[in-house]
Amino acid sequence: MAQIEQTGKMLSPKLLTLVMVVRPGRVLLGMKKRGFGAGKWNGFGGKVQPGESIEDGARRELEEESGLTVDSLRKIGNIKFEFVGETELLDVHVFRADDYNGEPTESEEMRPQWFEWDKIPFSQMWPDDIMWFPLMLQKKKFVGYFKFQGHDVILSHALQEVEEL
Ligand code: 6OG
Repeated sequence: MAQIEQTGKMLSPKLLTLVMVVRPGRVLLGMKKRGFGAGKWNGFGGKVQPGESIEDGARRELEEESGLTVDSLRKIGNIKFEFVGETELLDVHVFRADDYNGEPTESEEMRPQWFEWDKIPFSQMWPDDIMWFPLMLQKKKFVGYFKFQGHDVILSHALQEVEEL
């Protein structure tokens, strides 16, 4: 393990999902109450479980964290995150839902709240979000890579709009 960390060459990917629930002019975010990214507003999501498809994982996490179910999810982005000094590469699959069933409900993990598009609280979000939210809100598909130092500093990044994911 020490060897791997020293060379920094072996990054094992960890599959994660992130669902953005969007309505005309507003977006639903959740205040993360615990765990990775606690204290930040974000979409809903988490780890894909063994034997589960990525989309099923996205639906499960959305329901667990917000109380909402969706009929259709649109694949909208794929972002890979590297954290300097850590061996795990986060492979985050981003979905957009334009409709939903149920009422947003607070869970142990998230406190949901609607935000108008021009009042998205980027200063209390992961610093990559301000770069890809405009694409997501315009229904553009994208792939991205962000290299973080700690949780606040982006050392380098690449972000590209794509036709297909
Ligand atoms: P759990 O550990 O709670 O899943 N996530 C990120 N989201 C954004 N916007 N930016 C990042 O930059 C992120 N890193 C991880 C993926 C973690 C949740 O947080 C998302 C998951 O939805 C570094 O199971």
